[in-house]
Amino acid sequence: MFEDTIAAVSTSMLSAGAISIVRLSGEDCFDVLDKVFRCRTHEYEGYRIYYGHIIDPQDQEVVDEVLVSIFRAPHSFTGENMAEINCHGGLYVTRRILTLLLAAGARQAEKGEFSKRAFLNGRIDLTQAEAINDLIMADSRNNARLAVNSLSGSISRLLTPLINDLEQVIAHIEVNIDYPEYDDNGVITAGEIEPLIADWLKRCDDIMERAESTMVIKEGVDTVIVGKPNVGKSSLLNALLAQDKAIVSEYAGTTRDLVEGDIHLRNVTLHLIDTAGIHESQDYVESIGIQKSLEALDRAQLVIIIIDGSEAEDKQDQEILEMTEGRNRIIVYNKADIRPREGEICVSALNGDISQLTDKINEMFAHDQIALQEPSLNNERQISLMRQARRFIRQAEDQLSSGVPLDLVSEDIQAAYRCLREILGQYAREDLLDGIFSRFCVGK
Ligand SMILES: Nc1nc2c(ncn2[C@@H]2O[C@H](COP(=O)(O)OP(=O)(O)OP(=O)(O)O)[C@@H](O)[C@H]2O)c(=O)[nH]1
Ligand SMILES: [Mg+2]
Repeated sequence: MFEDTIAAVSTSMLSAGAISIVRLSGEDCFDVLDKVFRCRTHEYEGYRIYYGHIIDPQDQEVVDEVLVSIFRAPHSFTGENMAEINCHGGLYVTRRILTLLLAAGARQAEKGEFSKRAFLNGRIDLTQAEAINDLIMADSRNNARLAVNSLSGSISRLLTPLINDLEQVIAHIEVNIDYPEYDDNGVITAGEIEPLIADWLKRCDDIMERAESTMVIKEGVDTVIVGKPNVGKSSLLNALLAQDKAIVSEYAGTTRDLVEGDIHLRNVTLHLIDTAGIHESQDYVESIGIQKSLEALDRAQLVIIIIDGSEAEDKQDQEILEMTEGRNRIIVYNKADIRPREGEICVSALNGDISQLTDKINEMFAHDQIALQEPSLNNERQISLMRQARRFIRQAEDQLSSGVPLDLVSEDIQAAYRCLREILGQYAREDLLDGIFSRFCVGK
């Protein structure tokens, strides 16, 4: 438990709203509240809402008419005594109430401090704390679903069986070494550990594979639209974004800068980049644009190649096809309104008739969607710890097969065990926690 009582405005302070919430947490939270809250009682019960007025204790001026929700330790978000003041959402009133609470003995909360207390008081694990922030920041249905899934503690349920299995083997080896006379459990041998390690590696691989799919859905896919000049790249970008973002003209060489936009499809979010048409150009500015196109092409995770379907393919189209051979790509024939093609992905960017392309993209990422229903690691911190854990288990496997004694093998297993527990924050260091929680909003 922490000494001081913290306070913060938990709702957005960017503009006035109907209601704001000012939050208090800490052992002495109700004493602080009493100094500014005029209510028919000061015997607050948990899970009750109290009606009353916020007053300025200096001159008894009524500041606002409010409802205060009471949560008593340990049955609150932070695990401490908490009060949430629902006041009117004017910026002045909200700020004034916070100021009065600070004058009454509370301390302004740091970013993420409520969640940090919830974590340190054992109410949530670190992956759940991360999920709270992810849910607040989620800008798509997929990301919100992902966050809600982890909020329930699904990552802990995913990892705990593996952590427990490692723990058992570590304990068994330790007992054999420290108490050789104590052999109720028998002596565990290298031959018994080998198949266990193979099974752990398989489980790590499954978790990593799913995490990769999850990251595709969470982070979106860097997608570049390329093709020779005038095939309709900018028109396609505009059609996908349903917005007139890039300049379209009948002149070849219209686009020179990279034009970007995000689109949320059913199964995936794309970060789209429209590029300058790729060809041999004598124009100085256009060739810089083409250079940028080629760099964007290099970085992209998905390449959409556009060919003007109303004409025969030429050498320039061929070159672009060869350049992107082996890449994750979709070949699209545009201007289907002039000449549709059988058996190819055909669109008319001009008419906004692009469903064959969006269907194809959704189909490509349908598999990754499955990751959303299952618990999954979903950020770099978690994934890199998982990668380290896997490396230590692999190392244990190598050691074992080259006949290294079990007490040394056990050290690698222990290192893996620590990495897995650190994902849940069970070994988290203070500076690491500060880094994680400082990305939160104040009041969360
Ligand atoms: N008929 C028809 N015309 C199209 C279609 N898509 C684009 N166009 C026309 O093709 C011309 C070139 O379109 P843009 O979208 O500017 O082509 P681009 O590939 O971005 O061209 P650059 O930026 O110069 O490389 C314009 O006149 C568009 O109106 C289509 O589906 N059908
Ligand atoms: Mg263009």
